[in-house]
Amino acid sequence: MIDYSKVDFSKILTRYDVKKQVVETPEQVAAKMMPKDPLMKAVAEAVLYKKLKDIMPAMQAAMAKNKPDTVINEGLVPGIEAVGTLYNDHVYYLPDMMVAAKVMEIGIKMAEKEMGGARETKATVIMHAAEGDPHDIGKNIAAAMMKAAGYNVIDMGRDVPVATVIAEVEKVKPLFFSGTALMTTTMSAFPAEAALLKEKNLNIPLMGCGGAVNREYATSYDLGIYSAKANQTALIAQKIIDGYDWKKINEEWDNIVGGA
Ligand code: B12
Repeated sequence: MIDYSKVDFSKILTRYDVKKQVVETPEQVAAKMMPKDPLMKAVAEAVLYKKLKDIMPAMQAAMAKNKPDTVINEGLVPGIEAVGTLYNDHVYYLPDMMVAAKVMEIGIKMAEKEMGGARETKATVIMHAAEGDPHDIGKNIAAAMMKAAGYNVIDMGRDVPVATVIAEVEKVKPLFFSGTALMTTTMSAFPAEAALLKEKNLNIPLMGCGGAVNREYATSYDLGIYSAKANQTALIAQKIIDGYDWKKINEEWDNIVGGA
């Protein structure tokens, strides 16, 4: 028999002291992602906790004191990002994400209404979410901001087949067109679209966007340009109006977007 009475457990347990460990539940992590500002927090929490009834009053209160795009970026977006954390940690499932996305959609529509559109139209752009991709929240935010910046936006929606996108681009000949991909399985639509355009000798830039892509990927094929944030897009669009082609946009990208 081992005599445990002589063992000093305080020394053995120093490294594994469970009392010293701070374990956070996914719910606590999500709660910590909420903004500090109480008005923004109310917006973010309406999305995170899927409160369809709370989103309209929360948006109204936040927009009474802040610009609508600020409410999108500092209220709605942190809310849906926290939803993503809970989904990753298997606390939320697909139906939860769907309700949270619905709450987010109501918020974006309210913000878009508040932003309005500029009177003069600078140019037409086409936006879509990639073939097979149902994620259109980011695209909708970018579309609202481009409308407010004075662009005529043709929004083709989500899960748009490559051939349908190219047919519309060929018909409209926009200043540029954007694609949004949030899934690694859908981002390959962009090089496929760019290749089809090249075959048709159409020199129209394709802006690859969305959480699944980065600058390196979006500029790895001919005609590909990149925009990480909605507020960079109008700066890039202006340069295309000024005569920059996709290569020059990529060469001077850092200067063009500056600190935006
Ligand atoms: C909401 C959500 C959904 C909603 C989407 C609702 C909608 N209408 O969009 C629903 C419930 C439908 C959904 C479904 C699924 N989803 Co989902 N979803 C999300 C979630 C939580 C948030 C996405 C989001 O809206 N983010 C906020 C927006 C604002 O970000 P964004 O789109 O990137 O946009 C920003 C920028 O990229 C940029 N941007 C975007 N577009 C554009 C365009 C232009 C022009 C510009 C300038 C900028 C720009 O600006 C925006 C603002 O900063 C993410 C998790 C996450 N962390 O991203 C998972 C996530 C994207 N989903 C995922 C998955 C797997 C699915 C499902 C396959 C789950 C399933 N088991 O069925 C299904 C899809 C099934 C199908 N094929 O139909 C994965 C994708 C993984 C991968 N690498 O492929 C993610 C990453 C979750 C995860 N970690 O696993 N989802």
